[in-house]
Amino acid sequence: NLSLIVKPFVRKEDLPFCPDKSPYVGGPFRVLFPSKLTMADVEKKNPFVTMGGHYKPPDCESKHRTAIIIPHRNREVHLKYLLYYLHPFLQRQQLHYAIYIIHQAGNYTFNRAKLLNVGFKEAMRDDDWSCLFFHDVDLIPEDDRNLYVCDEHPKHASIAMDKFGYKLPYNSYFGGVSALTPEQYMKINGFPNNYWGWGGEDDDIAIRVALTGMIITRPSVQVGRYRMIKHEHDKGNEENPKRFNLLAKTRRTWRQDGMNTMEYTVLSREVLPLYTNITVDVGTDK
Ligand code: BGN
Repeated sequence: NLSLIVKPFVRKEDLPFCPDKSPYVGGPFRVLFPSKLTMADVEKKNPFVTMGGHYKPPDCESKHRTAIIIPHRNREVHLKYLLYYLHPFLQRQQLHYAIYIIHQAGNYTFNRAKLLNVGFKEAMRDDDWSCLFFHDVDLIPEDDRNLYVCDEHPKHASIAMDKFGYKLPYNSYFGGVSALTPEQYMKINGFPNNYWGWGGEDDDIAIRVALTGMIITRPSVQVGRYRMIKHEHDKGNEENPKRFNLLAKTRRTWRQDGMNTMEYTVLSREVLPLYTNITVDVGTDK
């Protein structure tokens, strides 16, 4: 068959850069949670995602390489909805991206920030990511213009969440969805490892950003909108009573607690169709 032989062969290196503004980016979209949706449906709707949850635009070379890091335990239903919206959303932005789920093994108290540190380290083993998005599993973006790329300073993306009436709950709020370049991340020594349970770790990160002379950038409230999937307070993620004390000491402790002191054991690394699932033993509060 001759047509096979003469078919022009385009090497990856020859692809033009994607345009600065993706032609597929629209505006707001409605986020619903169809009850019959299955993970198999989500896979079927995302034929261009390759194993491990990786994607590159087929016809151009993206200027942005973004890793999405999602801390996780027992939230399979939320994960399904997040992937359902996130994959097409990132593809419309013509990003080169991958999605990493960092699953905390065991039933010990949850440690969101340490899981994010693990995610950073494990994602950087795979590729030279230019931006990392640290993403709660229960937050779905509602506007295409909320670009999942990094800024000159650490970025807080989830500025307008439905549960807070679509506005910031307080000025220094840095929870939900945030984005840092590897350089910005290392400059603050990553995130704290010693916040076990709910609350405060995001405020600690905001303090680290300020202490290293950086500021927090944000999209507009029209664009940084998120819908939160309603859920009960998780067992194993009770409010952390130590958070007030920890926060009061961040100024003195951040250099000794972070990427340079993190210890963990990867128990498994599964390359699944829509994401890479890293199950990790992060230890306990000593
Ligand atoms: C804050 C929590 C954050 C949480 C937001 C939004 C603390 C520290 C108290 C000094 N901070 O109050 O971690 O993301 O609420 O729910 O609890």
